[in-house]
Amino acid sequence: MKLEAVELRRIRMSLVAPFETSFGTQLERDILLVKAITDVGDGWGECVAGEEPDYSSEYVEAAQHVLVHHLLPPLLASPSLAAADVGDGLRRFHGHRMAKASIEMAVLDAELRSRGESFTHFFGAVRTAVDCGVSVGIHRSIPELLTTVGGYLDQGYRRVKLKIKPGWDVEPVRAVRERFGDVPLQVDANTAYSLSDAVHLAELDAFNLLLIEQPLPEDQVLAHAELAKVVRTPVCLDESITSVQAAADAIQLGACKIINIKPGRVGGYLEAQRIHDLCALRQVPVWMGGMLETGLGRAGNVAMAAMADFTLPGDTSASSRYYHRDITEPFVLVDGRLNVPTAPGLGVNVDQAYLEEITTSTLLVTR
Ligand code: SMG
Ligand code: MG
Repeated sequence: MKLEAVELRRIRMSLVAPFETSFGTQLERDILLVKAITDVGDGWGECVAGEEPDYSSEYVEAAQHVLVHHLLPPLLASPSLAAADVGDGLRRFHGHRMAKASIEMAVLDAELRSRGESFTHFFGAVRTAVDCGVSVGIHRSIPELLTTVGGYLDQGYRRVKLKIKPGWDVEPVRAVRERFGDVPLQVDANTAYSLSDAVHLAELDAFNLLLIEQPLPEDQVLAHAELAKVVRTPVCLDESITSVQAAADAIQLGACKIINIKPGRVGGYLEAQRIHDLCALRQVPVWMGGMLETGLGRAGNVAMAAMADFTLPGDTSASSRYYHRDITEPFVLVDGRLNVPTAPGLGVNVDQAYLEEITTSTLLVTR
């Protein structure tokens, strides 16, 4: 396969409701889509970088810059390219994993579409539908939170994740437990605490949570191992797990019992697959994270979440959780699950007319 050109398209999409985390509130997304144009057909990628470098150091404008000026030129110059070559081909460039993941995803989609193979078959997935959870942002009050959670449970979501931060942790968790009984429940702090909060975080142990996700900063892996000695709730890492090596180290150190896999965060679906395989070997359960993806990223994530070691419900919610209208056919919750696409490649189609309506810029990068 030969990569002939890459179309970088920025689209703007409003969220159905504001999404507040410990690092800020999102009302809409500025999304970078990557189309790989090859001699065997096109493929789509989605970059999960946000507008600001607040979840991690990456942000969408930088992702586009590094793709145009550094990552795409060697890939476009390569006489032959497969998705499996993208990671190696870009190894000399440090970091920028979300940018790297987006082009690898597009190349993989083109490759698999051209040979009629679905993402889920390529991953060796074992399920035809995946259990879905929902990530619930920080709310202005507990009554409002309870209304939101109740609405999602009515829709059938199989697990609830509450975003927490100092000042919004034990009380909202207690309120949700009291109102909704033993619903599968977990929390995500997005690095908002420090090790000195360990005794306070241990108060969450009373609520039988599935896990506490990324309580401490990304580079404090050892501190997570220390925290795990004080807090009984299983620690799950998200931001800290940037590669299969980071995953192996964190597991060995006792920093986490569970891992949230996000293909964008680790440089692509192929590295995500390696993390899945490592975790399966080490008997560490994994679950699919979410970055408010459109139907494109969601299709890949749902396909991967059908792999064997994804034993916990993911942040793979229905399209309607995020957007009034998706850029692909919407993912619809059926009995708390999403069906895994089985058509070639990502298995979804882009609504080109709608895409044009919400496009803010396009750039064609050629050899
Ligand atoms: O896609 O449903 C989703 C969002 C899930 O909470 C979610 N993601 O740290 O896990 C996380 C956050 C990161 C994204 S915040 C913009
Ligand atoms: Mg998280």
